[in-house]
Amino acid sequence: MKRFLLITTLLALIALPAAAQRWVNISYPWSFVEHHKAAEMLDDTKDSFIYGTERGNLIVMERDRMTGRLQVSKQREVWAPVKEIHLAEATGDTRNELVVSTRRGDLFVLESGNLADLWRTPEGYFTNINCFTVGDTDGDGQPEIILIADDKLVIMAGGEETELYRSSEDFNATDIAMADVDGDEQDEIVLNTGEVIDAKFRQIEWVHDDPFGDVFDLFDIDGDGIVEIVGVGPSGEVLILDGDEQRVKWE
Ligand SMILES: [Ca+2]
Ligand SMILES: [Ca+2]
Ligand SMILES: [Ca+2]
Ligand SMILES: [Ca+2]
Repeated sequence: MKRFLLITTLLALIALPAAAQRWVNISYPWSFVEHHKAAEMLDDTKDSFIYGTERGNLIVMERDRMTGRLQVSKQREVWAPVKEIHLAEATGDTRNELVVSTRRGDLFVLESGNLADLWRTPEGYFTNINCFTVGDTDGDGQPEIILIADDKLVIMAGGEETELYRSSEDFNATDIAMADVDGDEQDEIVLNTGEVIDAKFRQIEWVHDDPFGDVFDLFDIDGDGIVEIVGVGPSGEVLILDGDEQRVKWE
């Protein structure tokens, strides 16, 4: 009996760190959300996150306080495969909305609490949305949704269904972001195909010879207060570009 106790105690001691590690890897949603365009963290104090499905559902999972298990807390239909979800301030009231695109070209702006429509594009308004981002393009305090849709750069008002701009030139980028990449205190719209566009006046400021990568991000990698364009190419190579010098930072 004593020996049994000793063995179980030892097993428990050995098993504990491994079990804790597994719990972190398997049931903590950050890593899942991080790697999916159609998923976003909603509230990390409750491990609450949302993801979209191929069948056209949005599902909110939340950790149950009693059991510790993740459970479905809300869901709704968007009637087409979910392509991308961003949690962002889209209306100018300082509260975040959910902005969702589908593979059928629909764009939804939803209340993040109850997933109700604030507005959405009418059926067939766009046939294809490659990518989008949310931000205040003209600095008036009202956010916009900036899209590559139907091969154009399109800017929609964030708070209501109003199209503010559609480019005459074609763009075929599949990733988009906005930030001040050259430190002149005006934001630029950056496309993974290499274009850097003035966000307010929508003129192309410069085009890099090569694409920035399949996916890219904008962040200040060297801490000088100006964000760099950090791209990842098709074979995993990293490209870091200086926006004010308009060239690769380190070769
Ligand atoms: Ca809002
Ligand atoms: Ca604005
Ligand atoms: Ca700028
Ligand atoms: Ca920098």
